[in-house]
Amino acid sequence: MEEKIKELQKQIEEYQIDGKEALENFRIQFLGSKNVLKMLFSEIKSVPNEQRKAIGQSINALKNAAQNKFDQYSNDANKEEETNVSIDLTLPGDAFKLGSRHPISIVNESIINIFSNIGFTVSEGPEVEDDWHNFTGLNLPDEHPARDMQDTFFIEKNPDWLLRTHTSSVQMRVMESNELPIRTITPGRVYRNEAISARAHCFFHQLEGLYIDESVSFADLKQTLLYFAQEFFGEHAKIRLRPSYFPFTEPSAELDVSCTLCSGKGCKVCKHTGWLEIGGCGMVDPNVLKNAGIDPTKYTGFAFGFGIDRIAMLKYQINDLRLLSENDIRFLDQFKATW
Ligand code: 2NL
Repeated sequence: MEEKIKELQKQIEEYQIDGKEALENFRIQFLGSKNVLKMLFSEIKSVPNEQRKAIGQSINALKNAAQNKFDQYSNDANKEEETNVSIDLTLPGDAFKLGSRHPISIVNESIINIFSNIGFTVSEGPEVEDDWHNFTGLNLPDEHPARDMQDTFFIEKNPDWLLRTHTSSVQMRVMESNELPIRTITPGRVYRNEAISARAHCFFHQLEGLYIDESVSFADLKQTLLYFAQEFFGEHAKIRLRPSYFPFTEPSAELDVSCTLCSGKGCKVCKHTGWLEIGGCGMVDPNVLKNAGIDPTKYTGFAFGFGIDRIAMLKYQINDLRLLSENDIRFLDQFKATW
């Protein structure tokens, strides 16, 4: 019996496990349901009483040795398998998924940069406004069509509150609470009660500018707008001011830039006029200055307003305004390269 135990111990120690098959054979032989150690246990009956304990312990030690050897090798085999599967150094790397920026954000940011370079700050304000900052303070008379229920979203609970119809409301706040001179631009979303189509939406984006100081002139306005047009559209861009009317400026003008596609020769985009309308401007009406607590006999100012959606549509040749708010990935993905 002792001989047999020694022989098996040697077998277990020397067993060459050099693969999955050998490991399985080892398991069957020493740990399986009909293993050789079990046969030893059954023979223990024939062992004299006083030796039984010692023999039993030896067989148990054999069983443990076989189990330990099996565990160690199967662990190693698993590790090897894992290594083979999960780290293949020849595989190509995963590409980074780059996001894209919304065209409105791209245009806003580049206009902000252009005006920052000549000393303009950026101001923001609430989208839910009161009547004073959106209408009354800005010289918008009671009979003005913008005040009509049909054109403006009023807050039902309190008709003094509304969704701002332009970002001039922010400039009104800036004038009320800042020292002069003021040089600021106000980018932001504005709201009008309009039926949605390819050319109109119930919300869109504006960027207005305001400069108030002693002796600010219309020539300053013109030169500032020309500087902007050449920075944004290119050094050959020209501007044109057409007389117009806004309640908050006097005199007022519409601002055109020479067509970026045909350089003024005439094409489909500029409807063969050579010019594209991008906003309005003028000298701040003395009444508006007075309403904001600024002395109009001492100070003058100019203001302008751009339609950002329109500028983005011209820049990227987008033909339907709705694309700018539908969040269609196929549309948005196209602005990837324009970080
Ligand atoms: C347009 C026209 C304009 C202004 C905005 C303004 C603001 C203050 C005082 C006076 Cl606080 N004016 N803003 C002036 C003229 C035109 O926007 O067509 N925007 C898209």
